[in-house]
Amino acid sequence: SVEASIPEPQRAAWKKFQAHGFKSKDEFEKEVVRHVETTLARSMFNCDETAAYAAASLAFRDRLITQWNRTQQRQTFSDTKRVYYLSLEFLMGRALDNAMLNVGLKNARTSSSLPLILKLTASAEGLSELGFRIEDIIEQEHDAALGNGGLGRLAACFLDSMASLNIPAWGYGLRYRYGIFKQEIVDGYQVEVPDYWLDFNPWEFPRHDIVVDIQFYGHVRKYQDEAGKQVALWEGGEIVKAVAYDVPIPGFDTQATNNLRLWSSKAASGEFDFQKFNSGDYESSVADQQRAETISAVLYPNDNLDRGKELRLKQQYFWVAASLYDIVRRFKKSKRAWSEFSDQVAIQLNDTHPTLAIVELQRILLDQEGLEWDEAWTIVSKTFGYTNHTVLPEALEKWSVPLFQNLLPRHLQIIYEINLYFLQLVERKFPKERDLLGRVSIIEESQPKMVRMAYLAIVGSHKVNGVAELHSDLIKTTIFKDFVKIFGPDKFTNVTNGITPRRWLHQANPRLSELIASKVGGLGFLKDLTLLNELEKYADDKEFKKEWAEIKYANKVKLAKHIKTTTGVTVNPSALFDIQVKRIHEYKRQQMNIFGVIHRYLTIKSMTAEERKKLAPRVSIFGGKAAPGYWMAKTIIHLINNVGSVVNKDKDVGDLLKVIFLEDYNVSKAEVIIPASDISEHISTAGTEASGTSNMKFVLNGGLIIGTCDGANIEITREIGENNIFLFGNLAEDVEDLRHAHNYGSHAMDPDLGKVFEEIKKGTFGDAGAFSALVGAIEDHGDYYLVSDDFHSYIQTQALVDEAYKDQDEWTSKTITSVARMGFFSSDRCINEYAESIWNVEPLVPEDEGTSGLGK
Ligand code: B1H
Ligand code: IMP
Repeated sequence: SVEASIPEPQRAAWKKFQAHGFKSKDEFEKEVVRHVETTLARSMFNCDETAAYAAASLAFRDRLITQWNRTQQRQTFSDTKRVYYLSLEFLMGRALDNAMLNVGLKNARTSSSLPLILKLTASAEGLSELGFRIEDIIEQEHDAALGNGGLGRLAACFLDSMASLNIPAWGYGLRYRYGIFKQEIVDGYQVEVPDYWLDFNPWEFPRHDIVVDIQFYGHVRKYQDEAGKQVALWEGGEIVKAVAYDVPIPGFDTQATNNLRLWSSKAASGEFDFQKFNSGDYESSVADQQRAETISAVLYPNDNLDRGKELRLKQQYFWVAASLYDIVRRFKKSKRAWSEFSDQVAIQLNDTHPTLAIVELQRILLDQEGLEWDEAWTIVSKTFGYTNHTVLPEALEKWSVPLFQNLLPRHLQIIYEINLYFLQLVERKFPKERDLLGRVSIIEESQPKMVRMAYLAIVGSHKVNGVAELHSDLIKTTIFKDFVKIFGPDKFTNVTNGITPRRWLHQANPRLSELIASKVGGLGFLKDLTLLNELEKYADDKEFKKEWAEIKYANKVKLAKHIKTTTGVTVNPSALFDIQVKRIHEYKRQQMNIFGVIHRYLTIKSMTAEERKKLAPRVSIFGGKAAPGYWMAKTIIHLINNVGSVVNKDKDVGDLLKVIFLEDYNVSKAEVIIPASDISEHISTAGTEASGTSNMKFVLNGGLIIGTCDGANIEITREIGENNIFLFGNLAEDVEDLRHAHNYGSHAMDPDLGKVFEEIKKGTFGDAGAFSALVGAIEDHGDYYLVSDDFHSYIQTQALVDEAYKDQDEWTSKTITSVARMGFFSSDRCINEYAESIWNVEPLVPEDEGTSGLGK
């Protein structure tokens, strides 16, 4: 055991002072005051909210780090299999709120028979006794925004679930100095402002002792060693240092605290070159340092788009090489045989971004550890799993061979060799199919040649999964069809995405969580989300429905306040809140939404006073960032804002319609926005959205959704029932034919959409020229995303939403029933599926874990 490793004479002293969760409010207060006075060197007279945030965070951090240490020791001593989750993005959001919930105060958690809002007990009381409101303190924290959207947030939910399920897991990523940019809206246009988030970050621990040298460029020398063996040596080039920064990841209702290790780049010399400096070469004396630091300087702000920039490939190799060095070092500490590597190590590739890890591990085993090719490749291909997150062709990574040759010459050789053996296998299996070889080759024979990263990931992994059922079917029948034929169907599987109910229900919507807890026997549903189905009994309970509706209303009032302070527009909290928040992308079709809003506006304008009385007032709310180089997405933002400024000023329309664009959508804003929705929009062209995860968050918070038969919408429908969702539009299986018809046949505009376009062209929403490309893409350029084809169905379904919303009582019942049936979409379920069917890992439960204070 862990304890046995401490010599007997010293054991008692160590144990006496080991820190656990806070035992009381007093203990927490004492720690906060101590941090204010010593760590921050302030006194209570000049302790503002920022300092209070810092001190409270440091107090929780101290507790976290003790648990972290114990967890790591436990894992080392039990010598168990670990999961390594490699992701270029971790969209963590704020940490304090989550740490308060997960570390909690032991007493608050176990002593109460009806444990309600943990943080509102002791830590909140403690802070308020010190003169602060917990909500204001939480607000001080800057989001850790090291991601673009769904892919990065999924990685964050997975970390939470892996820790909560006691799975020995590490996340590996990059410590970007600048996360996703901050979005400002100026005169209706998006403006990007750098997000320098590291100013003060109590949640990370620099590990200046954990530094890895990473090599780039150079050349390969091949020779025969004394035993006559072919050896390859990668020589020359330049070295950059990778420094580890650790972020503790606390599990919920467990002591287990996992680790997220983020790498930061530093020049190899550490300082600038004094010789050059003294000889007057000032510029180049700092240039090396700057160039090295550039590697981890900034997150690429693209979502579902690959731009093939050299610096991005550098980031990928830097991160992958440092992570693998660490993983291999940890494995070697166990002194096991290499053949046991995949019994101890499971590496999950979050999309193709870390695919170089496959090549790097093969290189380490071959060039550094001296294994034979086959022996090494057997180990490699049992270790990796690859998750695909998109079928969009523009997002499938390819790297040019010349670029590779220059930056990573040895890796290119290994890729060629992997490809050679792979193509030989294909040829043996399918000797007559000459075209097949070219189709599946890892090297695309283009000008210049390209390395197809997804193909490399498939060849080097033992399992490939999609992220929702439709998506997993689509990859098997379209982009990876040939590979299913070659490797057989068992290599390909589905793991439908999930979300953590801790952040996305309990933290974002504490009152709803509390109400649910009062009916399902406590907070146990936060660990087993299927317990929500107990709620179904209350779908027609008058008293319960009243409380349920009141909470929704209060959440809408809170969002209305946020809208007022950030945009100046007054919205009526009794109106139907219709929300679409996600990255702006043509395939997600925010343009269809805003065209629908214009259609609604025109309809209202043509209505009589009598007709208007029957209409449910609506607030259409948008939010999301456009990639800085994605001009069409920026045009969509511009149109939304221009429509808003016309509609919101139109007294004749008044409360019947308001159009809001919320700037700088991020995780912490999502926690305010999502609980306030009546209906949210998930309206991607069928077959384009791999899963979507905000659809799950909205339903879990008591909102209904309007959506297409795409991604996880399909499984949500299956779970909650067709009567509780507003589906519309063409199906994925028809998309190809429809697109074909546009290009080669006549493409008649939907008449209602035609009227909307006329209005835009008249200049009703500002200079028509500004929007001609947006309209033109649909009218003249093939309408690739089928906006016109789906428009009629969309408008009709929105009318059904209007109708349904009039019956508030029935609406509330639908939302309760839906929440009751959402248990499947917990990321805990999802992680359990990965653990069983892909990673083959078992939880490692802390020995001293008492019985949970949750549940009945
Ligand atoms: C998703 C991405 C993505 N899929 C490339 N693919 C990127 C691809 O920087 N890049 O180059 C960044 C992101 N992101 C999303 O993953 C899907 O669109 C969602 O449907 C899905 O829910 C999410 C998580 O699986
Ligand atoms: P690694 O697995 O060697 O990277 O160790 C990760 C962290 O876990 C270390 O930084 C230590 O804090 C802790 N750790 C791992 N093994 C031991 C051990 O044997 N004794 C104490 N701490 C350990």
